[in-house]
Amino acid sequence: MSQVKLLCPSLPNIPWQDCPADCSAPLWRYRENPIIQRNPLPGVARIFNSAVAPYQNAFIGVFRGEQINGIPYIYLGRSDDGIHWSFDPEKIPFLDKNGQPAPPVYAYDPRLVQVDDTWYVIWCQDFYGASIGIAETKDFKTFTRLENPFIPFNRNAVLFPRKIGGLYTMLSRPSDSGHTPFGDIFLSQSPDMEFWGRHRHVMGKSDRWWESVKIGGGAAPIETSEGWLLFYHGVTGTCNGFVYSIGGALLDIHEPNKVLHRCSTFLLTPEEWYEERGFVPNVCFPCATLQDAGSGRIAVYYGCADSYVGLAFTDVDRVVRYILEHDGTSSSDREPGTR
Ligand code: BMA
Repeated sequence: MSQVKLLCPSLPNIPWQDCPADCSAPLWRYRENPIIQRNPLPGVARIFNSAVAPYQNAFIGVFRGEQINGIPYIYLGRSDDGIHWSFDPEKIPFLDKNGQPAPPVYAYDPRLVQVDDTWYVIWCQDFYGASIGIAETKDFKTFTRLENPFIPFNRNAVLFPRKIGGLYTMLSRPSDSGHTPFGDIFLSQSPDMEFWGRHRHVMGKSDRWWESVKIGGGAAPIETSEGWLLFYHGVTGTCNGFVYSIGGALLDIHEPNKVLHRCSTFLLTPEEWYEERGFVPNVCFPCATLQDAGSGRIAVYYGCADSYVGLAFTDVDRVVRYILEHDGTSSSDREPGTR
């Protein structure tokens, strides 16, 4: 029984491998990584940066599939165990509110978050420049697009899994039109998933080298007795390009624009061949977690080198303790984020 409580449903069938005896890291990798290989379905060269959720005693997910014409799109996948996935060969057929086809030009880095009885797919897409798209579904058959929440440029948006203070709450990372050399995490709220406001700064890149260029929201925040547990990505610049690592923070439960604790070190950084070598080398990019309230277990799904999907594990006591022991929260992190 964990000491830190996961305030979410039980998920006894969560994918899991015990921590290797000689491992003292906060996250450990699934030994058979990567769980999705290259050329996973006809016309798709690579799947990575993808998100999963429990569904009907099994698992479902939205997957970034890089087509063989180079354009990313979102595909639906299903799995009995959260590890072995099969994919619909057709792209997700997004509709507008009138039931007419409304496919984005491109769509990448999808997240999948259930709020009440609805699942939301959130992704990055063209809106006269890169910005965020959202669709809702109740049955994973009909996906209805909602109003785009933000003007360009913005990437890396993810919803909280419940309303906070009666409002839908979303993290995002405003950016520029290219491979943005800056970026902080902001929070926005909406009464209806249409009008977004009350924007707050949550946290910025830091003077720690592993996250000194930019950061971005990763998996949907996990509600715990110690605050919202956020796995995010932090980016450093090298003479060979960006390196993406996984970071961790705890946000205030009632005012998640305030950071309670923020880990000064990365939780996981590219080390394995499938993280260091690929279409874009040295990328660990978290987009989703599964968690089991009963055991405290957490499974993190992350994109590897823009080429594969990897799985890593932790438990809530271990990762929260690690964040607290390596706390690097600054006074600006604790600010409410208004100016
Ligand atoms: C970011 C996003 C991610 C990608 C990363 C590394 O800007 O485009 O989808 O994984 O770059 O290429």
